Amino acid sequence: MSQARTQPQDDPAKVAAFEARIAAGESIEPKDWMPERYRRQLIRMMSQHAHSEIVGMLPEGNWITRAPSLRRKISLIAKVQDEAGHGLYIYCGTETLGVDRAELVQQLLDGTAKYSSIFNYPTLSWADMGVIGWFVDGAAIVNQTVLAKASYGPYARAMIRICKEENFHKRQGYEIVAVLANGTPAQKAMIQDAVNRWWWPSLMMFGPSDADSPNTAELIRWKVKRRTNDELRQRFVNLTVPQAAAVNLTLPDPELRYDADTENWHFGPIDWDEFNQVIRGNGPCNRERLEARRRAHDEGAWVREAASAYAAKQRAKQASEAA
Ligand code: FAQ
Repeated sequence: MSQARTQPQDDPAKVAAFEARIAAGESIEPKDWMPERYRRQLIRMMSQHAHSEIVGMLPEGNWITRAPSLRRKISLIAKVQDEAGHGLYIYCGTETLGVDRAELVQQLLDGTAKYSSIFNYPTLSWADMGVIGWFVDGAAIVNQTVLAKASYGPYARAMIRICKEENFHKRQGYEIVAVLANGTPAQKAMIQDAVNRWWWPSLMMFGPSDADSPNTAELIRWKVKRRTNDELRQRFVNLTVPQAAAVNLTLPDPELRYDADTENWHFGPIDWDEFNQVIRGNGPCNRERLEARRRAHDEGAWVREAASAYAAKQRAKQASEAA
C-alpha cells in the first residue's frame, strides 16, 4: 500500500502524532491539527457526497407528479426531502474543514466537481422509484455504514444519522418492487426492465476497481475509508442476489453464480468504459442534471439575498442592543 502523501509544509512531528492518533482509533475533530492532504481529501470526498445527495433528488423528483397513489406520492416527496437534508447536512460537515459552501456549490455548477455516476441515468417508469430505493439506497447503505466509522468525527456522525433514513428508503423501495413483482404481467415486466437497467450502474456506484482507484490506499491508511471499493461492491452483490430471488426477479448477469470457496456471488465484468464516460460528463443525463441545478440555483437567488439581508438586519439589531 502506498504511503499517504503529506504536503511539504506539514511538520513531520505533527504528522507522526496525527498518524499515531489514527492508528489508536481516535476520532479527528475540526479543531485538531491534521495534514493538509487529509483535509483536502475529506473536502473532495464529502463535497462530492453532498453534491450527489442534491443531484440525486432529480431522478426521483421527476416522478412526484406521476406517483400512482396519494400514499406513494407522500412517501416519495418525503424521501426526496430527506435527500435534500442529507446534502445540507454533509455540506455543513464539509464546512468544518474551513471551506465555504458557496465555493463547493459553484464547483458543482461549473462542472468541475464530481457527483455520483448513478444520478446520470434516466428514470423511465414508476418501477424505477422502487429499484432506486432498493439498489441505490441499498448501495449507499453498504458504503455509508462503513463511513460511519471514518476517522473524521463530523463525517462519521453525519453517516450514522443518514444511514437510518437510507434504511427506511431502501425498505420503501423494496416494498414498491415486491408489489410490482407480484402484480399483473405488465407490472412484472416493468419492474424487471427497471432492474435490468439499474443493476450495472448500481455496481459502478462503488467506484473503479481497486487496481484503478488512486485514492483508496491513502484513504484506508487514514481510516477515512475502512473497506475498498471492490470489497463493498462484493458485499452489495452478496446482499442483493437473495433479495432478487425472494421476489422472483432476475439480475441481468449470465455469469452470476455462487462460489462456495469464497462464499461470494461471482459477477461478470463491469463496463468501465461506460463508467468513465459517465464520470467525464458524457452519461445519458449529465447535461440535463447540471442544467436543472443551474436553473434551481438562479431561481433561488432571491432566497439567498433575502436570507443574507435578514441576517445582516439581525446582526445590526443585536449590535445596537449590546451598545
Ligand atoms: N461516480 O480513487 P477513487 C446516495 C471518482 S449518495 C462519480 O476510487 P474514492 C444517496 C472519484 O471521486 C452516493 N465519480 O475515489 C442517495 C475519483 O475522482 P476525483 C454518493 C466517482 O474517493 C440515494 C475517481 O473517480 N456517495 O446514493 C464514482 O477513493 C438515492 C477515482 O475514484 C458517496 O459519495 C462514482 N460512482 O472512492 C441519494 C459516498 N466512483 O475526485 C438519492 C462517499 C469514483 O479523484 C437517491 N464517497 N468516482 O476526481 C465514497 O465512498 C468514495 O468517494 C467513492 C469513490 C467510493 C465514491
